[in-house]
Amino acid sequence: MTLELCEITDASAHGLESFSPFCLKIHRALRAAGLPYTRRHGPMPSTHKALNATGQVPVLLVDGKPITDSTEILRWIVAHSALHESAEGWLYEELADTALNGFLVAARWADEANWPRTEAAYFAAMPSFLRLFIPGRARARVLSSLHARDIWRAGPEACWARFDRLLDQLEVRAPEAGFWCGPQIGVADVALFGQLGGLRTALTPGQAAAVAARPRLTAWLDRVDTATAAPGAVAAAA
Ligand SMILES: N[C@@H](CCC(=O)N[C@@H](CS)C(=O)NCC(=O)O)C(=O)O
Repeated sequence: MTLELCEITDASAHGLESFSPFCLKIHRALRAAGLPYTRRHGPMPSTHKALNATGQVPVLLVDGKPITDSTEILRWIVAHSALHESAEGWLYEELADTALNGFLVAARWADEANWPRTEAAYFAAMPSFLRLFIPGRARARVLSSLHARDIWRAGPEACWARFDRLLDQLEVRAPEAGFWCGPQIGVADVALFGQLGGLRTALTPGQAAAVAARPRLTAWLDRVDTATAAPGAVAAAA
């Protein structure tokens, strides 16, 4: 069986495999599951549109056949490995993909202090004449989606107050030892790591500091990072 992860440009210069939190989640899930894979990069998510009608990444090719949407991919990984799952784990996966993702997108695209860094990192390879208008248009589209998702509608102060409260709640829930739902690494760990890990880069220093101010959460994130930094953490089921 061959596995190929279709994604955007590698971001390892910034300390993560991908700026996409959904791709990061799948990188870490495949590694935690001990499933070897190769990578296929495109400059934009829509580069892989022939494989995914939504034009989004990640897409996982299993023997050339596409599985789309990171949750569906994660379900496939759970079915083909010893990666831990539970009802609670999937609830946190949903929280990560919806609520936490909104804050990550707002941090990178809406926060005025961070936007110049996001623009530089995301559009670095774009020819300079295109950079005059493409990033601004993309940003307007993302801001309108954040408005529709009720993330940014009440303004920055309300957004970051909600973010702080959610971090406080996660800090209380973060496990003192082991992983999110017990001793084994599982779906909650990789999904939460995709979003919270994505907030710990130099693109969003204020939000990275907010995560770092929560010691239990940070220690757990570091444990997930260590356990999934290299392939083969959990043996794959036969
Ligand atoms: N529900 C999807 C969301 C994936 C997603 O939003 N991917 C982003 C990259 S982080 C993307 O492809 N954005 C381009 C777009 O939405 O057009 C999943 O879990 O895979």
